[in-house]
This record gives sequence, C-alpha cells and structure tokens, in this order.
Amino acid sequence: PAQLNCAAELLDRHASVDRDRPAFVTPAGTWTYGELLDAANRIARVLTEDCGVRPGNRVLLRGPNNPMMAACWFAVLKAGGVCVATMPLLRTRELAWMLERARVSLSLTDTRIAGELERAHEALAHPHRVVHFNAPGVAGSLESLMEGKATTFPNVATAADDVALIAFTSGTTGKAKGTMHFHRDVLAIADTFSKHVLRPEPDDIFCGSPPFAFTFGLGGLVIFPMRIGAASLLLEQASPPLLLEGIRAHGATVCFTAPTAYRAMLEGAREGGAGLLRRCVSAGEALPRATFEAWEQATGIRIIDGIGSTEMLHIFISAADDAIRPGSTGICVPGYRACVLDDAGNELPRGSIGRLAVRGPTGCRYLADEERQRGYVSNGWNVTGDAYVQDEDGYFWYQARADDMIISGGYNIAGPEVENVLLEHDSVRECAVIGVPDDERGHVVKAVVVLNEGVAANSDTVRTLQDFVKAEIAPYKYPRIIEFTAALPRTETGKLQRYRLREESA
Ligand code: 3UK
Repeated sequence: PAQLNCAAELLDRHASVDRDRPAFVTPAGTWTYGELLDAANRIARVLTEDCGVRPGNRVLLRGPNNPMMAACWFAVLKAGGVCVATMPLLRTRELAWMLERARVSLSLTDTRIAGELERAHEALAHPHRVVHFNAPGVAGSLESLMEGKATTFPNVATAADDVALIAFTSGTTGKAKGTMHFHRDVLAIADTFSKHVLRPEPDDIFCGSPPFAFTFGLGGLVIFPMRIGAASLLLEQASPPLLLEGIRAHGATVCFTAPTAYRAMLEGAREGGAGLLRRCVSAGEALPRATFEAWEQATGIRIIDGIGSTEMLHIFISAADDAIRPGSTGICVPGYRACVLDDAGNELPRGSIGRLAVRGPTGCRYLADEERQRGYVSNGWNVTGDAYVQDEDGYFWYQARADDMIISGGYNIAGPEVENVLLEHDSVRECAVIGVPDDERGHVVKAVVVLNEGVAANSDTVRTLQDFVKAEIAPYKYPRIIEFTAALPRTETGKLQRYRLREESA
C-alpha cells in the first residue's frame, strides 16, 4: 500500500490479536506484545509531546539489545521519525560523526553507556536533548517522562517509501556511511529471506549476538520474529558461551550469529547440546565449509548461510535445508536477482569470477553521498564489492572481498579459500590469509593463525600447515609465510579486518 507504518504491522497488529503473547524474553523476565505496545505508545507520546519530534526527524538510539531499546525503536517509527541505531561499543568521535551526518535532533540512550554520547554532544555546534532510558526513578529519565502518559498513540500515517531508518555501515575501512531504508523495506526483508528461506513459526524463539544497530541483528531479533508474532530472546552480552547458555536456558529455537561464533560454540554444543535449537543463520562473513560440517555433526542442524549487507538491509542470497550446497552461499532469495559482472559492468558467463551484483525490493541509498552512491549502484545493480562465481545451477560461490584478492606470481588467489583449508586442520582455531608485498612475486600469501590450545607455535607447525594446504589445494596457493598470534582483529560485527593485518605486515 502507498501508506504504511511498519511499526503498526510488526507490533500493533499482533498486540491487538493477543496482548499476552511473549514478544521479548530476557534473563530478567518477559515482555508481552501488549506490554511492548504500551511502552512504545507512551514513549511515542514523550517524543511528540515533550521532545518536539516531528515526522522525518532523526532520533539516535544507543544501547545494548534489550526491550527498552526495542520499545524506543518502535516509538520513533510510530511518531514518523527516523531511527539511527548505533553500536554500543562506539566512542565519542564515531558518535559525533553520526550525529552530524544524520542531523540527529534527539538522542535516546541506555543510561549505563550514556557517557560517550554525552561527550559527543558537547562537541556539537547545536547540541540537542539526550534522554536516558533504563533509569526508572531518575528525574528526567525516559521512564519518568512515560509516567502518566496514555498507553494509546495514533501512529503517524507514513508513506511506504518514507525513510524509517538510517543504518551506518560497519565499514572495514574509512568513515561509517549512512544508508537509508523505507518502511516498506523493513517488511520486505521479512517477506523475502525470512518467509521463504528461514520459514519460522509463530512459536519460535529467536536469539542471536548481533546488536540492533547491525541490520543483521535488527532483522533476526526484531523484524523477523515480530513479522509473525514470534518471540525473541534478548541478551545484552552474547559472547559465544553466553549465547549457548541462553539458548539452553530459554529454549531458543532460531539463532542468528557470525561464522566464528558457531565455531566457538562447537565444543559446548558437542558436550551439552544446543537445547531446542532448530534453525541457525550465519552471515557477515563467508561460512567455512569446515564450520558448516562440524556444526551439523555436533547438532544435526544445517546452518543457513546468507550474504547480506547494510546497503541491501538484509540477506539476498542464501539457501536452507536440502537446497544447501556446503561451501556455497546459496541461490537468489525469492524477490531478488543477482549475477556476476566484469569490471566494465557486463554480465559474465556462469563459472567466471567477477563482481557480485544484485537487485530486488531493497537497495542502496547512501545518505548525502552521491559519489559513493555511484560506486555501489550502477545500471540499477547494487555492486557489493565481493568477488563471486555463479555455477551452472545458479549457486553463488564466495571468493573474497574484491580488494582482498591476492595476485601472486601471476596467479589469482582468494584468501578465504586458503583460510577454509587451514580451518580444516585440527591445530587451527582461527586464521586470516592476506597478500604481503614481495619483490619477486608481487605479493605472497601469508597466513596469520590462532592455534588451538596445546599446539606449539614453532617451525614444525608451520611446515605441517604448509604441507597440509599443498595437499588439499593447488600448491601455488600455500602460505609461504605463517605467523602465529593470540587473536585476530575484528570489527564489532565480527568481521575479520584483513586490512589491519596488511598494514601491520607492510
Ligand atoms: C560480507 C558475506 C560472504 C560481504 C549483513 C546479513 O554483513 C552484513 O552487512 P555489512 O554491511 O557487510 C556486507 C559485506 O559483508 N558478507 C556478509 N555476509 C556474507 N560474505 N558470505 C556471507 N554470508 O563482503 C558483504 O558485502 O556489515 C549480513 C544481513 C545484514 C547485514 N547488514
């Protein structure tokens, strides 16, 4: 429809049918759809009656994944505002950049992590109001402003193509870019990937680690469950051991997390099981085949890999159940089309490596950045910056980030392919493969490896791992240099920062 408020579809609709259905489960208790609606309506009244929020105003949200954070998200949408959710780990400098870029006019923050945001405000030319939540009993807090407000609110009649949220990319390089998404886009991701690939049931309990500010988490923990009236387990701390503990304790059935987290939960899942878990989604990085296979062996669950991006809002290539081909990301999600392009933007025949391009009901709209827009979207195709091969059956095989391809002695080598082989070795916990400059070969392949406990970081292990790679894939791909480390650099969304390793090696 031309007029659509996604908050009404996700929240009001279910609350009007059954107020007592659980919406959010937390270690501290459950919020029903009715309770969540009441809170969101009260907050929407605070926003419009006390804080001057008008349709189109941008509201920054800061907090770990908890029900008040979600209630604020719904309240902003109900008031016709634009949500700018931010990662809990961001600091003053990054928050100040987002406040300026998104022209934020009000901030709502969990009081426990308000400090960095308050400091970001002090640096602004025109500081605006910062309201704290999860601070009941504190004068001026959101909870105190909510007292006495009615639990009803007339949702603003937004257009389907009014902006609902600005999501900043996690960006492995450079400053974060804002991407804009409409009310209809919020529902489109649920009606494509979730409905047709994930296929959840209303009695499912979703859970996962990504923060709401990462659209992978927003989809998996808020939009997908609430599209069908299901529940979501919200954990403020969701490191792999805590996530697994939460899954068992609360009977979660659907999990959204990164490939490394599945790998880190393996041992625990082998020993104590994975409770009632039945569906697992992995995104953010390519899912190594070794991780897919080990997880299936430990739990019986075939992980649903899917590539998505902040620009596209959520997952557009994926596969589930018998359609999965281990090692491949999958096929186009219904509603999307994708292909592989050469550098000139021409479609390549199946089997050739090139740039992944996609189009569908969602797409890239950078906030006030026409140059970047031209870089991501050309001829209507969204070009994600990933190198892929599509096979004869339509399956897409991830190779590398286009700028992570290694050219060594004239050979094209995809770092992740070498990583996947190393991960199959019992000694390897985690690894990253990069190209480092070399006079003779242009670049040589280098692996930075985190070893499993009890494995010696010595030249014997280097030789063992090199021989292992040479035996498994074309020998020219083996890492000529192997370095051992205690931990790999990652973004808050769990992405490996290969560029940082490249900088260190340079
Ligand atoms: C990489 C993958 C291989 C790829 C995201 C699901 O990751 C998300 O968004 P970001 O903007 O990064 C996008 C880039 O990450 N990537 C993501 N998933 C995969 N590479 N296999 C995968 N399964 O380079 C992509 O261009 O942080 C993922 C849903 C929402 C998201 N925002």
